[in-house]
Amino acid sequence: MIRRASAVLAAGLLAAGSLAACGGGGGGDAGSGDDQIVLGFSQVGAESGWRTANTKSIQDAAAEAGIRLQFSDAQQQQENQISAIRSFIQQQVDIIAFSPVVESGWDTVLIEAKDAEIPVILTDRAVDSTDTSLWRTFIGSDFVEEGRKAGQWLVEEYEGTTEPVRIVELQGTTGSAPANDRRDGFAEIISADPKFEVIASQTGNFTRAEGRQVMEAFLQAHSDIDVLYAHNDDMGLGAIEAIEAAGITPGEDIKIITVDAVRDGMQALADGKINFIVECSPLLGPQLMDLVQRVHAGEEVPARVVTEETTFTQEQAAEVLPERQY
Ligand code: GZL
Repeated sequence: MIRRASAVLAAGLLAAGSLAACGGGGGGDAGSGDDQIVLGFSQVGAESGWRTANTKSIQDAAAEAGIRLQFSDAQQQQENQISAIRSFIQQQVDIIAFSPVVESGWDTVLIEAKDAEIPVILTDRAVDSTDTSLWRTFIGSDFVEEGRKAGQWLVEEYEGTTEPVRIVELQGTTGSAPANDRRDGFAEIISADPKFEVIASQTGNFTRAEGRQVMEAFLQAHSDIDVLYAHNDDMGLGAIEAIEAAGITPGEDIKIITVDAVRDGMQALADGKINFIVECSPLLGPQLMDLVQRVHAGEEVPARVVTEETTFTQEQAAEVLPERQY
């Protein structure tokens, strides 16, 4: 049973983002007072198939672990995440976890959580704070390595050629760790050969609609695009709509590399419209709840937990599609 003060705060949060309580009662002052852990979670938003799968993984794992989840959707706005974290502090939840929409601007609110003696766990994306005491652990992918894997496939695909390879890049949300790191990892690998040139790079904010809009602009500005590197499947799928509308064949006239490996992306890969996908697993829920329980119990946890993931070719996508969870 949430006390009246928390219910009022929760109503305030609805205006800032969207807040939902999942699971039973329990926790510190935010719950019925039994020993159930109360976890405040601030999610980036619902911008992509990856995010939807990530949210489901977190909500299902919290229910499975008997953890009371106070869930807030920030609609990709940092100020909504900061408001949600402040509300969790006022509700005196046991633990706060969040996926930071961008890397910078978190020190003040994380210091407030530390002063309130509420442990913080980073999930999915990192922050650029230099004070690593502000969070207990960070569980998520190595986005630089994901960018390297994308670049490595391209190097191998064009092995032995000398003609220029003109690349356009659909970047993720400006200032986010996945956008910065996937850009850097990819650039690190292709910079070894001057035939590779990124002729245009612009954010599509990880959404299908913006991916289509930016690709339309790329196509109007450049008649000689060889490759699209999209930082997630959703932007790649939006770009495919623009490419096909221009009478160009995706996967053949323009080779496409994306990141995530959600179902729609894997289907396009199996259909030959995408050439290679670097997996980024959204299924962080079970590991997150294990970390929550260990932190709550006062156990030491690793500062960094890197999620395991792989890559997929067109042939591999056709094989694994039936068993994909998301
Ligand atoms: C990556 C995650 C990214 C996905 C996108 O861990 O933060 O955000 O790659 C999602 O699909 O929008």
